Parts: sequence; structure tokens; C-alpha cells
Amino acid sequence: MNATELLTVPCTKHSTFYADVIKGLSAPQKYLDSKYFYDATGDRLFQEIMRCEDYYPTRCEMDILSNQSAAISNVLGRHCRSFDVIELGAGDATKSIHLLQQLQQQHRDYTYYPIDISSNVIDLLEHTLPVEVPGLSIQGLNGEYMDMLLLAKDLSPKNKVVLFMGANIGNFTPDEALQFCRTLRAHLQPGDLLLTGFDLKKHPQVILNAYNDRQGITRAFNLNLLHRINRELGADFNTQQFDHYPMYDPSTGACKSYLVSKTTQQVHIAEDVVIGFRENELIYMEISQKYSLEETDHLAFASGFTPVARFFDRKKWFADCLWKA
Ligand code: AVJ
Repeated sequence: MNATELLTVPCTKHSTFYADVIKGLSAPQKYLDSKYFYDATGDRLFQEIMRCEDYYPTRCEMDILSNQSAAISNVLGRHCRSFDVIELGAGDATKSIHLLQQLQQQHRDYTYYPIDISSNVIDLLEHTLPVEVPGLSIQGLNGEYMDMLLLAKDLSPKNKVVLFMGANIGNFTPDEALQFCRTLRAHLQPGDLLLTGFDLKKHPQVILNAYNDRQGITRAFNLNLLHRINRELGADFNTQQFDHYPMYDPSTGACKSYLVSKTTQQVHIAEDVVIGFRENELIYMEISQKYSLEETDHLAFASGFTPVARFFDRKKWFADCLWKA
């Protein structure tokens, strides 16, 4: 596409969503960015995934937060005299609320800064959380993680306890996770704390089943991104011509999801772009990296943190790891 065309095309073509989709589907190994899973339908499907029997990570981390928040807040208090709590990608805060309630009961004087890219999420939290946690001081920050971390530093001089839960770190490859943790460390002060949720390596079948649930919700979740491209970018994906193929490699801990083109086919996007698929050609959709405990420690040290504590669910399938900057 030349510069003149860029100036005359309709507005969907100026969106980063459009640019990212075209870039990903034009690459030799086609891919789509998993951050685009979460439109309104994707949010709803992800809620369903979190409730479904085969998907264990949410229940595991809920087990940790609902049963060990007292222990967690004691450790926080031991390592940091006074702090604010920042949550990266707060969502509906159903897990962190247990910790917030506990800190409230221990009469800790803190402000909770949930950071989320969705302004709806922030508005909702600011309305609902003070009802569920009476007396809570909350200041939502709507924007990118690192920008909002800097803003929170300006808003209050206190040390920060940063929550990065939900195994969201798994959506990075190990290299990307290292880069992310280094950048995060650079945005923190010595003495700040970071609590990260890691999904741990375990029986490979258990992991594979979590991304290949029997109800087909994860399949629908992946195919929804094609539907979203149809809806928002005027494309004509026939989703019946794609299979969902998750795979887990226990030797690397990488759980990857692909869509497979069942036939040779062409897809049109925004009227003028044509993407060709060969039979069995893949679209790489998402990574959900699994960690050993040694690997979490290694990541901490390699990014300038010191591991200080770990909290596990009953089955030891998941770990919330506390690191000190
Ligand atoms: C939100 C990134 C933690 O990787 O387990 C769930 C997303 N994808 N099922 C994960 C997801 C398919 C989830 N995270």
C-alpha cells in the first residue's frame, strides 16, 4: 500500500488493530496477537473458560488468595513498613480483593491503584470495590502498565507492592518475560515488592486439557478473534474452515495455540487485502508459558529482583511468587 492510498482508505485501516492483523497474517509464519482476544465476546468467553472444569489456573490462584491472604500480608508487612498496592491488569479484582480485605483488617494505610487498559474495568472497580472493601482508598489508572507505574510513583512517595496475577506473565515467551521484568524493575524503587502469578509445570496432559477443554470454549475463544476481524475489519473468514490446535511441549514449558486452515482458501480483509492460506497452514495465536520454581527464581535474579517468598495452592500447580526490588 502506498502513501496516497493510506490517506484515502476508510478509518478502520488506520487502526493499530488493522495494521497488526495485516502484519501478522502477511508474515511467513502467520500469527495474531493474543491481546486482541479480549473484545466484548472474548471477555465473556474468557469468563467461561475461567469457570470451566478443565481450566485450573484461576481456581488455583483463587485458592491461594482466599486461603493465604493473611500470610501474604504478614510477609508484605515484614518486608516493607508502609506501601501502596498497584495491580497490573486488575480485571474484576476477584482474587486481589481477598488481599485488599486482609490489609484493611490489619489497618494498613494504603491506596490501591488498579491499572487497566480498559476504562470500563477501571470505572467498575472504582464503584464496586469500596462497597466490598469498606474504607478502601482506591485510585484507578487507565492506561499502559509502565506509564501508569510512573504516574503512581508521582502520586505517592510510598514503596509499592505490585501485583501481576492471573498467570498473565505466561503470555510472554521466556525472552519477552525477561525483558518485561527488567523494564518493570527499572520502574520500581529499591524495597518495592512484586507478586507474580506463575502457572507451574505439571503433568503435561493436565496442561494440554486446560487449553483444549471438552466444552469447546477455548476453541470458540480462539475462533472469536477471526469473527472479530470479520466484524471490525470487514473480513470474510469462514471459521468452519479452521481447526483449533493447542500443543504443549513439556521440555520447554511452552503451551501454544494455533488455528489450522482446513483447506486452501483466500480471505479478504477490508475489501482490498487478500490473504492466502495453504491447506494445513497455521496461525500462531498464543503462548501460555509454564515455569518450574527454579525458572521463576532465575527470572527474578536475571531481572534484578530477589525472591523472598512463594505461596502455593493445595495441589502446588500454581505459585504466587514475591520478589523484592
Ligand atoms: C489470561 C493469559 C492467563 O494463558 O492461561 C486461557 C489466557 N487462553 N485459555 C492463559 C487463556 C486460553 C490465559 N491468560
